[in-house]
Amino acid sequence: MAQNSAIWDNRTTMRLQDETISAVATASGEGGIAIIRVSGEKSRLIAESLFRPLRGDNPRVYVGYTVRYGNFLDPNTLEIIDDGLLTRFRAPHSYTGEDCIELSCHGGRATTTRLLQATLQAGARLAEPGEFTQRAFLNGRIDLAQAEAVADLIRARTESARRLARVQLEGSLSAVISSIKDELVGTLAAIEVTIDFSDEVGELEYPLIQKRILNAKGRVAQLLQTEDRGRILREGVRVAIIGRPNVGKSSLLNALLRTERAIVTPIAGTTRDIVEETANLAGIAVVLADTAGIRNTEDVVERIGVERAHTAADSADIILFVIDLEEGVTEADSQLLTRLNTVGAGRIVCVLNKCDTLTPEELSTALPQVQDTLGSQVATCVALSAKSGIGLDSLESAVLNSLGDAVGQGQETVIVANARHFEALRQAQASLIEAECTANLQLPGDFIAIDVRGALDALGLITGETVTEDIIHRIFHDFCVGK
Ligand SMILES: Nc1nc2c(ncn2[C@@H]2O[C@H](COP(=O)(O)OP(=O)(O)OP(=O)(O)O)[C@@H](O)[C@H]2O)c(=O)[nH]1
Ligand SMILES: [Mg+2]
Repeated sequence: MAQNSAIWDNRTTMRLQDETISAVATASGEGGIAIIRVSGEKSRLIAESLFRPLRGDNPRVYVGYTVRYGNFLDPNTLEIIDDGLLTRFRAPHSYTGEDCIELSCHGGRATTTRLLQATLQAGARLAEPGEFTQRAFLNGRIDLAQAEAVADLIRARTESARRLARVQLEGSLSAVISSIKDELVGTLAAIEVTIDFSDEVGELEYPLIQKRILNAKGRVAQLLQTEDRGRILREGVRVAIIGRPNVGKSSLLNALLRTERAIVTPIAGTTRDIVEETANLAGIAVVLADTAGIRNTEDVVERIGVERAHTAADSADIILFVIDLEEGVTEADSQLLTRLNTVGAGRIVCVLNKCDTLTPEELSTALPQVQDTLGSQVATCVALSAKSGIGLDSLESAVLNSLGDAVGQGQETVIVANARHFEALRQAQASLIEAECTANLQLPGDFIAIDVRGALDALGLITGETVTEDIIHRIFHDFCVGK
């Protein structure tokens, strides 16, 4: 089995891998079934000492992927703790790459605790958070980007986050990184051969080296360009609800959440702080921020709220600019829209709220007028009633539309969504820019090689070959126990 040996050799404080580890792999609490997972050399012995199959055969002889029904016993007293299934996996064909067993018992705290204890009595030690996946990584079953995808998959709350994690787990990012690395290794080889055997192979072919570096740099840049999309798919779209006091921003937040989250009153200036909540919109997490109504005010608290509203608008992916249709577009609305356009052009969706206060005839004359007044400052206008819910679905579609590609199904391109990966890509980019300059100046091959190696090391941080022990520790420590 290919081991990630660079790390393997470096580990000094990491707990020894020859210990057998055990943990409850299912979520804690009451449930139909719980699974206790054991990995390591002693798995087979542990199975033998605490499992009595109904068939009477010996767990010691089970081949991989065998499942047997039987009783789980206390290895000391032989008391039956529970009945259930024992699944056996044999190295290297298991999640961790080691000998493993899984005990499926009845869910619930008392049973799982007691059965976990039984595995410890039989020779296992308690697993640390993420230790199973860490072993899978150290044993070369998966690389670091895939291991991180396991944690992302477990944490995924929306369909888009799940899909993103799944693609990464299948190794798409790793494959792209590997192919960029291959390009750079090839470049390095071409440089080194001219250093070592210049008599035989002649001088360095600078144009060829430049082309290869440029190609790698372009591919790194492509990955870096996916930053916004990656963040949106992973963390959600930031949507700020902005407008004058009383136009119905908090009502809109509540309507989109289908719950009375924010306080709504007829008093202008009700909302003073940001009220933030996440909604699920067609499988995308949408982080909605209701804000204080924007106006000039002497009230110290409200003024801070207004400042926060501006900040929320500045950092939002989409601004829902709310107007009260009953009042029409006021001078204050126009001023606010102009201000929003300076920071958020192209990100504004105009919400014409309170359409229930107008008759259908009034609405058909009002809407063109409003759109005329707003002019080209907004690309999309949606008339709705936060109170009755009319038009909410149109707003949801408008939000999805304005996100465009970011939410597209079946994206072919690889999207990077992890801050650690971006940091590594930026480092790689910086090294490649240096390499490009050095190659353009036609400096000796040694100089170019240093920067190409720098880029290779940076890319290795993503897949894990060049990562240090403390980073590995930090990554896996964020996992849950049992994964
Ligand atoms: N008829 C009608 N009234 C609405 C609608 N949306 C909000 N309102 C009313 O408008 C008033 C203000 O609503 P809010 O949601 O508190 O408005 P806001 O923009 O959050 O106000 P501030 O927090 O003060 O900035 C309340 O009396 C709501 O019931 C709507 O769609 N139709
Ligand atoms: Mg409000």
